[in-house]
Amino acid sequence: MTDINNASVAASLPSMKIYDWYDGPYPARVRIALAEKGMLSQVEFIPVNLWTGEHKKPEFLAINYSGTLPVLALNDGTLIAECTAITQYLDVLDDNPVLTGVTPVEKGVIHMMTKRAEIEFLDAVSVYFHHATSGLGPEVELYQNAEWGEKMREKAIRGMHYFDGVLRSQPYVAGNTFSMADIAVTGGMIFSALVNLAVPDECKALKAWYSDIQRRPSYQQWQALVEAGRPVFNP
Ligand code: GTS
Repeated sequence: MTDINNASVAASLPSMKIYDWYDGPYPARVRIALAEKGMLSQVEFIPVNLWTGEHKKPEFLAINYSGTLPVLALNDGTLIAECTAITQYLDVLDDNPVLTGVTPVEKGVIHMMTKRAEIEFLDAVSVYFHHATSGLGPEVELYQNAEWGEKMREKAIRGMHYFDGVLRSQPYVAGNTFSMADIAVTGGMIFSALVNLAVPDECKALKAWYSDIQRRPSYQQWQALVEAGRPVFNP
């Protein structure tokens, strides 16, 4: 988990830029994946301020049609959005996939559980944030539907119970090894904490799993990056 110390592997990696926002839960997924891969130092992070709606301006929509972060930009002009796609790209760059599976079954199950983490948990928390809270503020949140946001809050809590059940019978979200699916659920936990969505007390397996995740060097490196990247606001 140390940053790539094999100079020839590091030199063979393309130069990479990532458009993101320093403490965003989705960007966290890619930052944690980079840390797991020992590739953090290979990347230049370009801040796109979500709170001022920079991600909805035409300049950024030309980079990502969906107007979301993160986006990986390669020096040949290739742009890859979507955390899962970026993670899959990064994981095979060094011919040593450790997050997205090796066998067909591993790849299939990890992809399924990652998608499930998004649909049932992380994306639901995000919709709750954007629709049932003040979200990114009135300048950015041009349409809100609080009832839909509340429904998604309930869905996210159901998702927590689902993943708690999964983690009662296996150590990681997609089976016996840490994977991209764990990082996706971690994104949900990070977002839940940001919006004060408490994990129900009875979700003991989910809480224990998250304590382990938070002890991983990759999570701690992400936390250190968040602290280092916090913009200084003048009063
Ligand atoms: N499906 C996308 C992915 O997996 O990359 C979702 C990305 C996403 O929603 N990113 C958030 C975003 O751009 C960033 S953050 O909330 O985690 O910081 N949100 C802005 C918006 O207006 O939806």
